[in-house]
Amino acid sequence: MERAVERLSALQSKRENIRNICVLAHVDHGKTTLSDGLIAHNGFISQKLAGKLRFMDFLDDEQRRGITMKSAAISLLYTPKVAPGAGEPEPLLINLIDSPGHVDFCSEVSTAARLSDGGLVVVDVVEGICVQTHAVLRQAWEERLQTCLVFNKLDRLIIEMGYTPLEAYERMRNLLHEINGVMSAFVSEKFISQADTLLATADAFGGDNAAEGEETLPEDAELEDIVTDADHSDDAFSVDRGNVAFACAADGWAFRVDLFAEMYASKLGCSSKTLQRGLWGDWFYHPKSKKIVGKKTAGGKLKPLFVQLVLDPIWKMYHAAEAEKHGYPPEGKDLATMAASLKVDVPEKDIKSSDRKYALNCILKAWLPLSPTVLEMVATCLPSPIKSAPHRSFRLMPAPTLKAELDPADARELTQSRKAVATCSTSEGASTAVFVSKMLAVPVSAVNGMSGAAGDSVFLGFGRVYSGVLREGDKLYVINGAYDPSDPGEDACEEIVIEDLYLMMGQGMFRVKEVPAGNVLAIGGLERYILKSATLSSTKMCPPFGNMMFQVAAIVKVAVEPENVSDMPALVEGLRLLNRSDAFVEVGLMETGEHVIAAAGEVHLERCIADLRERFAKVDLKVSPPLVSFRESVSSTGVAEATTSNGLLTIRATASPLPPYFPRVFEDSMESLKKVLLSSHNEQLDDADTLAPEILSKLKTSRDALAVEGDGTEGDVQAILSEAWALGPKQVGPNLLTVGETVDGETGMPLRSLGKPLVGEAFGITPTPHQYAAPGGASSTSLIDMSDPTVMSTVEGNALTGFQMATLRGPLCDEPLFGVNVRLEVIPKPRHGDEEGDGGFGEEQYGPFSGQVTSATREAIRRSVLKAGPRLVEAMYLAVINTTSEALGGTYSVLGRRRAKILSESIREGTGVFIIHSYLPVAASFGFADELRHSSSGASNAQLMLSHWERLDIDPFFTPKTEEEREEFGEDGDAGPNMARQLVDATRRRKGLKVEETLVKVATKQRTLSRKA
Ligand SMILES: Nc1nc2c(ncn2[C@@H]2O[C@H](COP(=O)(O)OP(=O)(O)OP(=O)(O)O)[C@@H](O)[C@H]2O)c(=O)[nH]1
Ligand SMILES: [Mg+2]
Repeated sequence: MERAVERLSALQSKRENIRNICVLAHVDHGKTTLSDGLIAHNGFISQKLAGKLRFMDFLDDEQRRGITMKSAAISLLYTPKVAPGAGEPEPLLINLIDSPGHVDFCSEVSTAARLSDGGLVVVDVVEGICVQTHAVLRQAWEERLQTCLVFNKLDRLIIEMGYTPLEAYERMRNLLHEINGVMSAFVSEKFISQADTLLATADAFGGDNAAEGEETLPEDAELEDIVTDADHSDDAFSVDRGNVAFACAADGWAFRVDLFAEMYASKLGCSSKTLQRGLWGDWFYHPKSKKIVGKKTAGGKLKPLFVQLVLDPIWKMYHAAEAEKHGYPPEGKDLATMAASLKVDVPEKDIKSSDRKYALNCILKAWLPLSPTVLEMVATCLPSPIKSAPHRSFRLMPAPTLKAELDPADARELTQSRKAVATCSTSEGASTAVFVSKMLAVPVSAVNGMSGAAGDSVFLGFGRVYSGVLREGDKLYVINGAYDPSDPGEDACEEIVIEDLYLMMGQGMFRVKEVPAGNVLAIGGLERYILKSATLSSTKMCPPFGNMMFQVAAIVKVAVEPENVSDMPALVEGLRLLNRSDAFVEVGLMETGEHVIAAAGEVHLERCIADLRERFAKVDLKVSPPLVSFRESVSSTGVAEATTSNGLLTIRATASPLPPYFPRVFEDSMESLKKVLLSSHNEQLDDADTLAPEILSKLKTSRDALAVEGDGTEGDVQAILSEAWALGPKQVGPNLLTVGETVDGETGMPLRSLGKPLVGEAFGITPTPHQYAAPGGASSTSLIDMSDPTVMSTVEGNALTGFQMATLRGPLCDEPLFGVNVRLEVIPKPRHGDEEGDGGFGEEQYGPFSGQVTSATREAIRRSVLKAGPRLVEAMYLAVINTTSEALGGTYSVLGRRRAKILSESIREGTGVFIIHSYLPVAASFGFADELRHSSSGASNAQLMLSHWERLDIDPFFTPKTEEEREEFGEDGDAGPNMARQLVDATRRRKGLKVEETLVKVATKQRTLSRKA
């Protein structure tokens, strides 16, 4: 291995001969098996074991469960074929990253895609395009990766499904059509924003350097290429262009049609180029005229060329092997005769082997070898780092948003460092930029040359050099995601010395002295400086790399504590390490003092707990049942008041539901929304100009989609936003504070507005001005002077804080509010006759006035929510279930028990496999996959992915009032389970909150009224 590493390392500087690729697919479609085949080509594992070993699944858990959980990288060498006499072939360095397909680990896909330039998208031809296939295609698209397609498991079509070659061809043609449809949807959706990228290119290097930037950067032409591509809406994957391969990774064979074109061209008397085009689609060989003809001339009797020349021979081989295995004579030629006529180089003893499956594999491997086919596709269809850098740099390193003007020298340096990334420069003066996409916890024993106790782990940064050359001993700055080069701050970028660099070979890490731009690597000694991901740069004038897109939310939480209290410090340390080792896990401390782990799903959670127990904390743990997050909302309008402790000010809050599309769009566009709202404070953020209309149009589209009835309840986006003062919680949440009023305590007349329509302004909407009868007339009648600007700003500022706090914790079970519109009125206490205020705010007695306003506001909002028909909002999974007709009944009963809503049921063409789409509440999802498997004896399986938040339309406080209701629901409303109440109860109990009287079912149990969880 060491010799290979030396050779690979030497190739790292030839940037045009490098390919950084990741393997992407839905779970179990064969990524790791395919990687095995590619690795075997380099002799790191034996050909015999390839496809069975799953080399890249080196974790015990991965081997045991048979799924990949962490992405891992390996460097491979590929020497392409060259035409005779064309000189020595130049070897290629292929850095391959195998990624997991299970939805719980899709953050690993994000980190893998970030470090690659190209992707191999693997599709199981029987399963077809699944949810995660969509997700990885989107991920690849978002990261601007070029992709190739591998149709895998062709053997399943032959043996398991019993398809004829023609049926198989039709199946694959439909799949290709479907997947190209998915890709073209991305293209049209992103077409506009791509035009933005083009415009951004022009001013990205802004100011004085604009001309220089345009001159030397090759990307303008290339970006134009993308756009023209989009114009022509060319299929992303096309068999005759060569970016589609057909494979059986498990048996170690694969082909592209060019191989068959060369094989048959001279026989059919045409050039291989022409034949290649005819080898996919409705083209037929007409034996009489000896021509390749279209459908009309062929007249329906002939088989398409692909079927006749490509699939038929393969099918015949499999059938012959099958027959020989069972001792029947094959229908046509036997396997040995076919091998002889193909002139494949297979030892006689293998062809004669009594294991006919083995003989078949040997022949196919020799005839259609997997790795040269796939690696050649990678070499020719996927870009080198140099080629892809200009396409990707605007996604990777977006133009920084600067708070202040840079001085010209700094501005130049900033431009240069971005330019170095955009050209993947390794020249002398180029600054070094490295992106670390995650931290890997590697066993010390796997790191070459490192010693340590068995079982110890060391953290290495998994990253890629994007510009310059990274050497051991280099001094670099660690730049975090929020860094602003114009305002570096004291400790925003720390200088560190790079200790050791490694080339990754699966689990093994091999030390190298330097790594030039365009290569993937692991970096030691970053543990103290980087939590999960970061940019490293040799200059402070370097913007951070853009955030990675994660397609999931940390929704499943558990609390952990050590079995033995004295192990607490070990647990805390273990949690810290866990947090670092996983790009996605969230680790936190609840107010109750419990340590909480939040993960993407059940399997991910199990993996984290196992890691914590066995590697990081190494202590026995107690793990709570899953804690599910909820949101709280309202179903009608409620008004309530609360008065400050000094009695001088009453706050009246009105809570009402926002139209449902508001919270959805706000949650979806959180990042852009943040930018839009920030821009009102910061003029420099010109992004907002494009983002605000984008969000507005999303809101309007969603409204129109809902407004089937056109009954006016859908609300007016413009009107709602124009009055909006703030969003909450945390300034950008899904709840809205509308501009309110100060009201005369005596007459109830509105005096002046409370707050400013800041959100509306950020969206560029002009509010309709309000008319107030007596501007500033409050001072004469109330005990506090509301016309005093300082008083007014204290009240407004703290009302805002109160709103933020109230929306963070709802009254039902302390969960954040969702989709609530709040309006506040402030009513100062009127002065009666010659009653004298003491001129103060009672601060000695009741604490600062500001605090009093905050808590009164918060209380008023809480009460108003309780009066507005509070409802629980729960997270829903989209569950896609594959099942068979026998297991259909069992599957539906499991779904029914778990409150799932069925969306659709369809049958996969020709397979007898049913696909059910449904929404499943996260709260009811634990153990779902297991139960499903049991109830159907393993015939059903499900993929869950977080979909949206949905209001549970059951009143948690429902008690039957009328006679009929009592009959239906029982005396206390407990005849049928009030789901909402049970969930609220459980959550409150878990949080150690009082379980309220109204929620207690049986009176005799009231002694336990305020029991703690
Ligand atoms: N019949 C058949 N089975 C295959 C083929 N390729 C892979 N498999 C099987 O499919 C299963 C999953 O293969 P993996 O390579 O682990 O799939 P993966 O895509 O890496 O799975 P995750 O990483 O967990 O998403 C294994 O049992 C393989 O043996 C193939 O070409 N034909
Ligand atoms: Mg795998």
